[in-house]
Amino acid sequence: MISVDPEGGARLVLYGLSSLLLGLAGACTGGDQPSGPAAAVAQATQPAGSVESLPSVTLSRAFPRLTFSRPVFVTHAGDGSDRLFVLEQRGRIRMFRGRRDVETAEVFLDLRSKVRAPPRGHNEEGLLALAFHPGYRENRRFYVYYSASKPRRGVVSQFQTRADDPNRADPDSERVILEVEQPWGNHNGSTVLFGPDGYLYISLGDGGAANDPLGSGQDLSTLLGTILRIDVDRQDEGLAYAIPADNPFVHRPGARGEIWAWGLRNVWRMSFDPETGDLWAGDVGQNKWEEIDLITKGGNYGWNIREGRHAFKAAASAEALIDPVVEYPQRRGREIIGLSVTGGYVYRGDRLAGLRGAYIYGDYVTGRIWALRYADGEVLAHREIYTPSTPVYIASFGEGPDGELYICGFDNLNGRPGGRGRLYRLNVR
Ligand SMILES: [Ca+2]
Repeated sequence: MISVDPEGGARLVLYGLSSLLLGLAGACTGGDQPSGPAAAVAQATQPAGSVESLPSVTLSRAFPRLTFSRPVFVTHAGDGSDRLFVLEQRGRIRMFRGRRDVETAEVFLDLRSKVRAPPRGHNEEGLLALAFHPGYRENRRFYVYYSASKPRRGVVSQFQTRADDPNRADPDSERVILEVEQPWGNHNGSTVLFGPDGYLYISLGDGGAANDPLGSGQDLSTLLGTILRIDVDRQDEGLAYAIPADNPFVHRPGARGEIWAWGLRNVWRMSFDPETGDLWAGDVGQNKWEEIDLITKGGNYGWNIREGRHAFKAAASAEALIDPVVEYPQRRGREIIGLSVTGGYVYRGDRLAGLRGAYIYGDYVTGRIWALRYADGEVLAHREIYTPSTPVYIASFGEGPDGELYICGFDNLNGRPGGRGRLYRLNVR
């Protein structure tokens, strides 16, 4: 997400202007576009593949009677139940049975007293991520990421559901797994999720401000600007978790062993394809380019030397930098294509005929949705499958227990995100 203030439409305009100004500044200090904008635009909008291979979609309310306060994620417990869990940025997890006519969503956990969030906190702070343990049915454990104050930091914690009530978490069950100091309010990531290997993956932004002033992206001694991989079922001495022995940097002097991938600016949403095990991530751009990455062990995704495929900072690097699978420009002439990518999912459900196996992602600000097909290192098809006239702000995608996709959308109040939001589903026309 980016700083689109819910209280004032002017902020969006201001942000756009400041973004533009930063873009100009970036050009003056060495940012350029070696591949040429025209080539990249073609990549984003005129890819190989027919309309038939990636059909267009519409959005509709998934649960017409439910509204949420800034819903930033939806997921399920993987326990065989049909329940869905929605994160409200302010600090609550609400839960309901995933039926279209459901009328209420109960409070599963309320962390509002601990969570730093808007309006007092930054627009990008709050309760941002949730993942249920693969053994949840037996151990009732789940993991969250939230922003906290004094000091300003991100917290990854374990909680447990009550033994006597599967619809209530125990607020006193918190076990802090990891805390990371956050120098600025923006760029917190965060997604937490379990991989097919049973380890917990955590995306962390570069610390915030603009241009990565601390150089966190290219610094293996900080956890900022990375994706981490940790073992929450064991503990190394002095840690609340263990570092897997096959993590890529456990033997590199000065590097943090938790790091799985780096050179990332602000991965807002990532997901594993359950069929291939591929880890897909949406890394939010700064001035010009939004990108989708395939995350590999030890991979360096270029920030802040590159934004997308393009030089950002005039600096030489001995590192092999991995280009995004696809990117899109923030602007094409005067048209805004998107300002903040929201990573999505490889669709493995049954409802959306023609989209099975496609990676689906969107843009928070413009509400556009794209899909792509990818195999053996090649993008086989890629196109915009949804172009709204009045967008909802796509805060996140999420999956139900049946593999069906949902969107957490903030309401559009005259061109700015409102304080309330709803869940949407996609429909093939
Ligand atoms: Ca990158």
